[in-house]
Amino acid sequence: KILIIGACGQLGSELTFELRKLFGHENVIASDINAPKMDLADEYFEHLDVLNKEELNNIIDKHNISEIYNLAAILSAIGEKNPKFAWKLNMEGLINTLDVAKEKNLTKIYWPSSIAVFGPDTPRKNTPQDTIMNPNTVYGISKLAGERWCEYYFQKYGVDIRSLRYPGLIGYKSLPGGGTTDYAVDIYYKAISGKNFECFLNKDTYLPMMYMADAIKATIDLMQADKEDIQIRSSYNLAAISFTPEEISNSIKKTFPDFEITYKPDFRQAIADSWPDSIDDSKAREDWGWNHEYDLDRMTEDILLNLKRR
Ligand code: VAH
Repeated sequence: KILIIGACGQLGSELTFELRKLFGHENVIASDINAPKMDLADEYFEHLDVLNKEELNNIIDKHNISEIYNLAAILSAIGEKNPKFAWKLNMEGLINTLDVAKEKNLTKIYWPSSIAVFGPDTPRKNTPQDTIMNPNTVYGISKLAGERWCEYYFQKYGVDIRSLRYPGLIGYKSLPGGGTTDYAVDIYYKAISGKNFECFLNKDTYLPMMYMADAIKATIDLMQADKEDIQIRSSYNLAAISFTPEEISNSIKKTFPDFEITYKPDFRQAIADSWPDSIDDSKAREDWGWNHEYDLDRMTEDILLNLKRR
């Protein structure tokens, strides 16, 4: 059985839904430190603080868990407001997960990394899998250190830990939680409600992004891949599309011609400026057949169509 840690989050809520479709509701236990929303609040939900190793062990024993997806994290923007807690949650949460995987000989572990592991002196275009990595956000530092721990537990203890360096994830089913790429989610909600949008990044801030459907597909593809095909045990570069706030607003204007965007950069501009423009994910494409499906206009169309239905 699978345990999702952080099931109420932006990625966790969608991944829980998709994994339950694939493996059956009763085989995917959702957990979070926050109270669940309606569709998660049932006997297959457990309260869990990932920093509480005893609570984690009890849930693994109670539900006979063999795989864990640990998605609990403080993201980049909130991390800069609360650096010590961001480090504590992101690092100790991962190490607790790696420890129980080793002690209980769990089958597989998933842990998300991010393009935030790259820093201001990383090559910005088509950033390679292996390159200079001097992140200057606590979130990025924790993800880079976390990648080192993942590779250590794989090499030293044989823990089958798998990881992806997600770009900014854009979805309509769940609200994002304190990231620097969140503008690209909020913009659709503003467009659909006929409001104008004030963007906290400059109009030409180019960032690697991905539709949530592609991120879910990549995660499940990676976790289903044969162990021998996984050549990278730190974390795989993963890419789909890159765009600027101006480009995503132009994509929206094809449906809402009167939509207006203004730009008012805040502290998140410096975080965005420290990240690459585009990512080279050829290793993921070579090793386990990664291939994205959504480009910007197709993503916009799908999001607006689904938000209209609500
Ligand atoms: C953040 N959404 O903004 C996350 C992600 C690449 C961005 O790691 O912090």
